[in-house]
Amino acid sequence: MMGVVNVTPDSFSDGGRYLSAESAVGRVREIVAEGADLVDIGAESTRPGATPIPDETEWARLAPILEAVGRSLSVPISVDSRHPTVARRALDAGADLVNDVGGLRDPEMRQLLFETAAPVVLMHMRGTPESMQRETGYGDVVAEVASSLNRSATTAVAEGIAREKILVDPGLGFGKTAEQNLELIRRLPELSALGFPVVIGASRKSFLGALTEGAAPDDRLEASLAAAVLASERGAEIVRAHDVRSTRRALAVADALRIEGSDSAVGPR
Ligand code: HH2
Repeated sequence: MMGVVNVTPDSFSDGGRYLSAESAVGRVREIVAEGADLVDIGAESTRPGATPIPDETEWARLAPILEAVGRSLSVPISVDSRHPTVARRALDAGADLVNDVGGLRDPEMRQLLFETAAPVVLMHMRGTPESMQRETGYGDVVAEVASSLNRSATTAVAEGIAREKILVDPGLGFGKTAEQNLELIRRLPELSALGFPVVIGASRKSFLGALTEGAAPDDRLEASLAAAVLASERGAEIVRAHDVRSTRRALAVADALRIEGSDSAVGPR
């Protein structure tokens, strides 16, 4: 269970809630107490259409939080950044892994991960957050996302990044239509077949609102839990979620109901 804290003014669901370092640190500690196995801290919104921000701004938002919790948290910290200079500073300040929504496209990011041997979440995204929703033309979305993730992982391994350090994520909502997001969850075993642990981030995303009478982001809990449980049943090893306590409880029941030895049985997340 990867719990999310966004220290941005404009994230689609929790933007502006944790702007002061004090409130962000409080939220980090709260989601650890609620059962997050991993805390993902992001300082740049990557919602569709978001304008990029300078690295310095991103780092200025992250620095005080990592200073406060970077070396003292009982669970690993992941830094949600596609910028190698920010990721480097975060790792230096105590982050344990990089959640790269840029999918290791940047050679400098690959160099950083090679040098530091930090684990990485390699997430699929076409284009950039500004342009991605204009790039939703796929033939078979699952096959194309799987082959793109595989290609990126192969490049990373060829450059010396250990295979065991790579996790993959289809990037729900990153240049995909609502139907494409659903298809990626339905056929998640095809992504697991790549041989990397799969991370899935459906939490509060707009394709869930579309299925629930247009519910607003903070009213998408039931929808997020349904997606988390089904994704986990289909092989996701890490579920990224904003509502940590509720997701943890839903996954505990799903785990207890899992049939041992079935194809979809997976290890702990
Ligand atoms: N989704 C978001 C951000 N980072 N990382 C991974 N690995 N997978 C995801 O699905 C993913 C992600 C978008 O959600 P959020 O952080 O809540 O919003 P915003 O980008 O507006 O800050």
